Amino acid sequence: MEIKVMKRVLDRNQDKAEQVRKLLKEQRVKMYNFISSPGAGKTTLLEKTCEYLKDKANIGIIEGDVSTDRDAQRLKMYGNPIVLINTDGGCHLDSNSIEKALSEFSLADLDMIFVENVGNLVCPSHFDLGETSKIAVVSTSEGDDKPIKYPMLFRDAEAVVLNKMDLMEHTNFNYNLFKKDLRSVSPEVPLFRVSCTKDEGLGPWLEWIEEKVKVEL
Ligand SMILES: Nc1nc2c(ncn2[C@@H]2O[C@H](COP(=O)(O)OP(=O)(O)O)[C@@H](O)[C@H]2O)c(=O)[nH]1
Ligand SMILES: [Mg+2]
Repeated sequence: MEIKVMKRVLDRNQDKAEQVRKLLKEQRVKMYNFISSPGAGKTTLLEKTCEYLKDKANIGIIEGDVSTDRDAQRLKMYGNPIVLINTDGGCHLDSNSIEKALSEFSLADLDMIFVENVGNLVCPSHFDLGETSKIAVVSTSEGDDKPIKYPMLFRDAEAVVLNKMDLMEHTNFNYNLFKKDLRSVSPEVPLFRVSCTKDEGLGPWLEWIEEKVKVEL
């Protein structure tokens, strides 16, 4: 019985996600869904990315947060339109809340939307939001085993950002093992090694996402 209930929830989410995807395609807006553990650096990466794209593209932000507006406040200063979704304890965003958030934007004025999902590697991977792609963010301080332990996210992601490279020498993070495991679940996915706070290694990531802004849906 419980399995059936869960399946109905996922089915309903999937139907709505397809409607969101259709709407975004009609409006020619791409949507990138950033997923990571809490604290891996999603907001910091988005800060750097919004700053870089400021005069290059029109970006909207959907900020998913359990209960505060802290990340939304951090991102507000870059001047992008931003909609906050508080999940009130929920561990992921769903397509229904994304559809409502989209109605707050003037989609015709946007090129791309960044969604910061709730910090969690499991549930956000299971709920399609109607996004163009998922971006997996992982950091050296949380261990090198994430791709093999949470393969679904790393299999689905269109890019993987490995953040906090500045901390790697202080941890037991084994980059070769991380990469081997990542390649076993996703042989081709682009991998960007960065340090957001030190502003190091961000060039290839920023160029990659800038190219994605130009891609026709
Ligand atoms: N040392 C280091 N700290 C970072 C880096 N990127 C982010 N942080 C810090 O990690 C913490 C969590 O970052 P945040 O962007 O809020 O993570 P989120 O929960 O995934 O949005 C903050 O204190 C950041 O300043 C980095 O590249 N190196
Ligand atoms: Mg955040």
